[in-house]
Amino acid sequence: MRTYQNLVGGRWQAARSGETIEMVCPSDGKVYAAIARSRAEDVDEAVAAARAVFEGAWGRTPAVERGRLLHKLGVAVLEHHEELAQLEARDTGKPLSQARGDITATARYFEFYGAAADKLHGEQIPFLEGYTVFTTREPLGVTGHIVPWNYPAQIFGRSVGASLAGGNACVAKPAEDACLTLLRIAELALEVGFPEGALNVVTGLGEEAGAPLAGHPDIDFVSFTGSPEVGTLVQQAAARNHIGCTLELGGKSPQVIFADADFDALVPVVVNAIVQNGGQTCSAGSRVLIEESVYDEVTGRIAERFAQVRVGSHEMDLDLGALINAKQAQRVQGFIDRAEAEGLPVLARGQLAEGLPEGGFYVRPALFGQVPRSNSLACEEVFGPVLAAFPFADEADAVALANGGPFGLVSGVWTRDAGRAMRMARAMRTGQVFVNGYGAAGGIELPFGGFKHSGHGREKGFEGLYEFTATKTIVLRHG
Ligand code: TXE
Repeated sequence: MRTYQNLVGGRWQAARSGETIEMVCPSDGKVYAAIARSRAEDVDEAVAAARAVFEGAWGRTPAVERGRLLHKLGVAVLEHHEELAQLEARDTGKPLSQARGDITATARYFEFYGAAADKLHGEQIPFLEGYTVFTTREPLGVTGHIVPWNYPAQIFGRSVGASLAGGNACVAKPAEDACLTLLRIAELALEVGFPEGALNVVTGLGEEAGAPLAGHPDIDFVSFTGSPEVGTLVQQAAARNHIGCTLELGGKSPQVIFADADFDALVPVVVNAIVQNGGQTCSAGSRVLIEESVYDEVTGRIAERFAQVRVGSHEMDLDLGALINAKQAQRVQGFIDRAEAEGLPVLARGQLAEGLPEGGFYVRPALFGQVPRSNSLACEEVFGPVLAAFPFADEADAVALANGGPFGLVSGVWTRDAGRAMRMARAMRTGQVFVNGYGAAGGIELPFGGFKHSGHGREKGFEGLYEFTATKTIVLRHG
């Protein structure tokens, strides 16, 4: 069994305390590796290493060269595609083909931000007679990245890719459940020529390593994806240091289906949007809102498909895998048990495949119908393969229902009426709206982030890059 160390200042090192944390594979519950159990002193070293290189070699690296390095990192990720996908699948329990897709997307982040690094233009602003004014986009300095376990490689890629393109040096703290792809990608970054310390990874528990990073007095920004509770702590810590943060905190995303929609097209998409990654996706389509007149027909068709969904180990590579750990599996099962106890109609259950390894954290997917609007399945994030169906009366009712609840990350609208599609898209209080489709991954190029309790700030695309820069205004008085 291998013990992985932190990557700090270009060197592998154990936690100062020498302590480790065991890594458990969700597919069989067995320990397969150990990682460093880091604490504040380890985070201090990583931040110091990042600061030193930011003020040294990395800070002087021209944008075009930063872009080249990111491009090389994208190529290296593709060259190690299968190795990384295997690590990601074993770490998270997700089916291998989904892990392969995640690694391809991770490489795309490095390609996209590599190509964008030298396109961080400022502007020239007309001002008083005798002045020339222009702006530049400056790096922030050292950025902290607290990464969750659901899409470790992708979330790491989108956040450190943007930060490095902007000229910052990074310290990342992966989730204690899934670290190995991040460590390997950071190693690849070193191999392709990033200066030592430009990209540091410190593993450990949230309270012991995440909190010291979020509250570190010498970081300039923190990017967080995770639970709303921890998001609050991260924002409080950032506020104490008067630095910015982006928070991506999940959702309860609705898909709104009108009677005129293309049912053949939407059924597989609606099922996939909650089953993919075991429903452990911030943008999972966990609510389906259906116009009353077609409610029975559409739920019937979704149920038929849903019942065919199969749960397997990552190696079996079926529709979904085990959930990340025993705690999450119990939490998700708890939602299902409560809904059943409350008498909500169970429209379909997915199937556990034959021959599942013993000890894995498997949950049978569930589709519930006629869910009351006050039910926990209407407003709480389950983060598992549980889909709740609701009937609605008309467009106004659909908007009220879709926008109800605390979250506002992503929504879907299904209709053939272009006017209604546009009205609905404008009415949705979500950071992304998909019309006649639903892309859970959302696209590398597409700004992504929340309204309301789904958080603030944007990741992905150019907006995600701008988050990691500060505008400087230069005023030249020349008479
Ligand atoms: O998240 P945590 P958990 C939601 C989802 C899930 C729930 C709980 O609903 O059921 O959160 O998951 C680090 N200071 N999402 O408990 O704890 C932690 O080590 C600083 C949605 O796993 O928020 C990990 O690296 N950092 C989500 C990261 O925060 C701390 C993805 C996320 O863990 C910390 C994951 C602290 N005090 C969960 N405590 C999404 N938006 O996609 C923990 N961490």
